[in-house]
Amino acid sequence: MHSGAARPQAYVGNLPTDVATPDRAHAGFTRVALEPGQSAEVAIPIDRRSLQYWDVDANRWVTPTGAVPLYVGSSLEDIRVTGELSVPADTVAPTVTITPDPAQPDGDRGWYVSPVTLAFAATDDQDAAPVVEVSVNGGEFSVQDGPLVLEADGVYTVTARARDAAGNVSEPVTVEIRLDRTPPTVTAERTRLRLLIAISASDQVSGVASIQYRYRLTVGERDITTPWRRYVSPVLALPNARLVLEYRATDNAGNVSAVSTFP
Ligand SMILES: [Ca+2]
Ligand SMILES: [Ca+2]
Repeated sequence: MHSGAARPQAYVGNLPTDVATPDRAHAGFTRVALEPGQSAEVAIPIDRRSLQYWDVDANRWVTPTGAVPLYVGSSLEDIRVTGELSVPADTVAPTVTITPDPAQPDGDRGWYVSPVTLAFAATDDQDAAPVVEVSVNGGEFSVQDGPLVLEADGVYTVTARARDAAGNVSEPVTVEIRLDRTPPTVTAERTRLRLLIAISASDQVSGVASIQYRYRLTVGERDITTPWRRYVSPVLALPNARLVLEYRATDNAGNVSAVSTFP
């Protein structure tokens, strides 16, 4: 005998299920240095995957609970210890997260102005792939495969929960997404005082934040514009083709309408 390294291997037998699983599946190993005649107590980490089988109908890995035969030896041909491993029932609920992309609202005042992709991630102590269920605006929960893309304007309350193979359900997680991709519509009309123009704007979802106006004066080949001013009350517009009133509106999300002109 000479000193050296021993590599005890662990194998598991048939899993406690009606589904056919291997008689001996490699489940882990460790390494220990031993002198001649010496013995040692070792711990062998068991790969969780070796305690699972692929459920074809459910399309997922399942960890059956109960007793699993355990074999330890230097190889399959040299089993020295047989025993039993007890896989406890899964009573621990999964957890779930919702990650929006973009991570933060890309508009003003907490509004998004571009489509938002929500990614869901669920983790569990035993189930490799817990099912994610999602409810939008208080509706029924339904299974969500992959991300959820929000493209239409609106205020969304999205709630996710995860369910493991044993039926444990996570605490729900909720995000609110406010999405407005549409600029306001703006109109202008003469008031009864003919030289005064009233400008109004309306906006869906986030609402009008402000209306702005300016004048464009054409002198020969040149255009001169005044700075944008915030509109509060009717403004002057002269019946002069060279002096044009320009106006636009911005919504609370930061969407700015195209510039309109009067006349
Ligand atoms: Ca669990
Ligand atoms: Ca809008």
